[in-house]
Amino acid sequence: MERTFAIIKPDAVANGRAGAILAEIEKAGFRICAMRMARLGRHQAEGFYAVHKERPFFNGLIDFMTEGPVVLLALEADDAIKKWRETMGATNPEKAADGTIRKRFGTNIERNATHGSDAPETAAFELAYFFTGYDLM
Ligand code: FUP
Repeated sequence: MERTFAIIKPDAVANGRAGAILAEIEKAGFRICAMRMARLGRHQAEGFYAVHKERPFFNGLIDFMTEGPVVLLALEADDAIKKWRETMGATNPEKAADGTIRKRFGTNIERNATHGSDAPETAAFELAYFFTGYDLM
């Protein structure tokens, strides 16, 4: 079993799609190990996305991620990191495969409904950024 870190982003929470996305997560066979709503502060979002700080889209991304509440999740499954990336679909919802979460619930490359860790190292960093061992069920 492997764990990955996921976020239901502010667009999806504001549009009332958090419940539908959680249902997809369970239907896809993930076990939810931890879940918390939060309103990210600017400093917190900048730390989370520090790998992107030189990218042209960084400020817009931070504006978006701090505009409203999010749902933070730890998800467990066999091959969870890859499985969650496949369940989400491509970063750009227009290019995401039919039936994927970003295709169904995303708006554009920035407002793309969910986040998922892309490798074991980032999953470890991101899980620890928002959850302590005590939070993981
Ligand atoms: P992903 O791993 O699929 O979330 O995609 P990236 O790590 O490449 O990008 C992280 C986030 O930055 C995306 F979810 C959305 C945002 N982004 C933009 O806003 N514009 C871009 O051109 C690329 C990414």
